[in-house]
Amino acid sequence: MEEIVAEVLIKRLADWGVDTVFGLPGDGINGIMEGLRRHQDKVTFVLVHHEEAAAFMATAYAKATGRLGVCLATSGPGGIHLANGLYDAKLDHAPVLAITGMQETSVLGTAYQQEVHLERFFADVAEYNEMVVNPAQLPSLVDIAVRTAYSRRGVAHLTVPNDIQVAEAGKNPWPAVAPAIPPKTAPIYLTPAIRPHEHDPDAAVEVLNAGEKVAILAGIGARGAGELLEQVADALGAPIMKTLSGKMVLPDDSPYVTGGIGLLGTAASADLVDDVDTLLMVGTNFPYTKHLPAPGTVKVVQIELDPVRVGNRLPTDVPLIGDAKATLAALLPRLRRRTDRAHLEKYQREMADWRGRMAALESPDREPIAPQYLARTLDAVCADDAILTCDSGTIATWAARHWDIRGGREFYLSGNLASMAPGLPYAIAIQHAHPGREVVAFIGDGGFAMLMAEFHTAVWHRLPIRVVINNNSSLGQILWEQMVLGYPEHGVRYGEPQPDFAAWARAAGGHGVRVDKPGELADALREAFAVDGPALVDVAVDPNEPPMPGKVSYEQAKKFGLAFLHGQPHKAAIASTLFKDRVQQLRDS
Ligand SMILES: Cc1cc2nc3c(=O)[nH]c(=O)nc-3n(C[C@H](O)[C@H](O)[C@H](O)COP(=O)(O)OP(=O)(O)OC[C@H]3O[C@@H](n4cnc5c(N)ncnc54)[C@H](O)[C@@H]3O)c2cc1C
Ligand SMILES: Cc1ncc(C[n+]2csc(CCOP(=O)(O)OP(=O)(O)O)c2C)c(N)n1
Ligand SMILES: [Mg+2]
Repeated sequence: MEEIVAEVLIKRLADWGVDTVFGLPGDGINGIMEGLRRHQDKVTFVLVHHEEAAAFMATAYAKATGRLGVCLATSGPGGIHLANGLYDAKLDHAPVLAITGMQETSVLGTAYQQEVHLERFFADVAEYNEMVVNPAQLPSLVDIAVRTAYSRRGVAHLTVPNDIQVAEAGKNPWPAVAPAIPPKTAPIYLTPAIRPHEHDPDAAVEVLNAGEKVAILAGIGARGAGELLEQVADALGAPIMKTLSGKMVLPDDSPYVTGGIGLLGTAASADLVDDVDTLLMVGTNFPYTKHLPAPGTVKVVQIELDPVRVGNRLPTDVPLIGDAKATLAALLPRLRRRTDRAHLEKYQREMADWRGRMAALESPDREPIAPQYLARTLDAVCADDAILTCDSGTIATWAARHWDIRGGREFYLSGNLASMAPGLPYAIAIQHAHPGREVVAFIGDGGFAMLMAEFHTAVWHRLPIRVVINNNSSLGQILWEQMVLGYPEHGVRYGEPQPDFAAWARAAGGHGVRVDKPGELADALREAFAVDGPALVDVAVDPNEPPMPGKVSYEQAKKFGLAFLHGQPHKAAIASTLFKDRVQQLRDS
């Protein structure tokens, strides 16, 4: 059999170390599927049910391994389905290659069926975006696409017309008119060692040593620098706040950590933001400027790998362009140890108080099941090196506050796109990448329903993920957002009949169980975590439990009250939940 272009594509991906492609076939990529079939010993094709899931999987694969994630979709609708997952990669800086099909070159421009110009459609999302129109362009276009995805930490897209996919490999059908021969490139990328210039740290050291009340904000860019962060925090007597995406950077029980920052953060972090004169930002592009110190009130030192993102959120006094670990290591020996520990100790006391308040909400005595109790029980059942994926929704609040990072635990969500539904495909891709690890998707009923077919993907690919649904029968996050705006909820609760997710899990060939009673929860989770294969636990939680901010402002409380006045349904149940939460906290504190 003569070698076809699709084989060159797949073999070159293998040369790059790609071992997995997530996708779904179609008439626009039959040639590429043949390339995958012929080289299945090198690259595994993971068939999914929805291309959006394939793109989320590629993103998660990249986030969890640091290696390129690859997804594949057919021309037209298949490619369009990828878009959401690709934006997740773009916004969270994950290297991903999307490969799509295109109609034959001979019909392009004739409004042929499924003629969607995906290279135009992906113009915004992709850092590199090309249509292959000549077999001789390969494998160089693969090399440049992959290098761009790595170096720009984003999406590269190659679309390959049907006829090119099955054309003879390497053949250039047209006579060359310019003195150009296709370049011979190599499948090589070297991550640059980015560190500050020799004297850049001087100013940072001066500002940090001069600070009376210093705080650190650590983001996901500081991953791997946890111990150094703690040493710097110790020297400066500085508490460390973590972004939600950066939750796994440091253990939640670290004596320096004040937990999350922002709406999902802790009261300790909220107080700290208003009580610092110097802020050290490390590997973060935290978007909610309202939750940062007011510009001009603090001195800011920022360590950031990408010069484009320095000073994005606060006017930075001392920017340090460099890798978090290398830069912290350069700073550490020059920091004076602060002997006055009062600032740090104040926030250690606040955190002890916060942990007590959170523990009170995790009570097993509350019925319906409190989502806080669900997250804490899940925390207790999960292994010390479990990997948790999470969706956008109130689940993010419960995971942020009631599921702890300790040991080798990891945590992933769609941070900056904040999309619903990635939790399940993320878990599948991460389990595929790390076969021995415990991988748990902690997701909402709304997010699960969007891509629930992928549970079957986990089953037949024998990927023993655990799916735990925080089922409040509603789009809970939006329900509370509407009320905080002063509007009664509208269009956010799913009606009867409710879907039976546990039955779907069993129908798909996995383990599925529904839990309504707090007393049954721990055993149901333990059983599910022990089964040999994918398992789903659908937990009915209190739909009237609000994800409260760490500190409630007067304005928020007033708007909440207005929603009640304007006809908020279920207000008796909501008021009673709020009241019971407060009583529980007071009783247990
Ligand atoms: C429902 C929901 C609610 C949310 N609520 C909150 C909230 O209350 N609080 C919150 O914090 N987040 C929240 N988020 C997430 C939020 O939207 C942002 O995605 C998140 O805050 C960004 O975190 P980050 O700055 O760590 O990550 P990113 O935005 O990804 O920034 C990381 C930065 O690190 C840099 N970097 C990468 N590698 C390195 C390196 N080696 N050295 C130095 N720098 C490096 C990158 O260039 C980048 O600028 C929420 C998300 C959802 C879905
Ligand atoms: C694709 C997408 N659609 C809509 C939204 C807006 N949104 C954010 S959270 C949320 C509710 C999610 O519901 P669910 O998954 O049940 O989680 P819950 O908030 O109830 O815990 C919605 C609609 C979004 N972020 N992404
Ligand atoms: Mg819900």
